[in-house]
Amino acid sequence: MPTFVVHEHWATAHHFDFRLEMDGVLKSWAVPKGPPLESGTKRLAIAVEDHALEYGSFEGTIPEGGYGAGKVTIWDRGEYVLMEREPHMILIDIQGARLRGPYVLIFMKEERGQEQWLLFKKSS
Ligand SMILES: [Mn+2]
Repeated sequence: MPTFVVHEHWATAHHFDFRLEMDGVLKSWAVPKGPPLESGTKRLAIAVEDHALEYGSFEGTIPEGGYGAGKVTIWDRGEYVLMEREPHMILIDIQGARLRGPYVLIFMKEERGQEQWLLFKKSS
C-alpha cells in the first residue's frame, strides 16, 4: 500500500506538511492548522512542491538560510488506500496512528500561484 506522512514543521510559521506517496513522489500540502482528527472540521491545505519518497522518514532541523529552515518531526505516518482520485479531488482511507479513516482533499482555488485545497475527514 502507498504510504503517507505528516511532518510537523516549526518554520517561520508553524505548520504541518501532509504528504501522500503518489506517482512515485510525495505529493505535499502545507496545512497551517494541521489535519483534523474529527469530521466536521475543514482545514486549508496549500499544495507545495513534491518531495522525494526518501524525505518521508526525515526528522531533524533544516538549517538557517535553507528553504523551510526550522525543526521537522514526524507527527503521523502509515499507509493509505486510494479510494478515488480526480484532478480536483482525492479520497483516501488513512491508516495512521493519529489519522484513521476516510479523508478528502478538494481543490478550491488558485490564488497568487498557490493551489488552495481543503482537507477534512469524511463522516463515515
Ligand atoms: Mn513545511
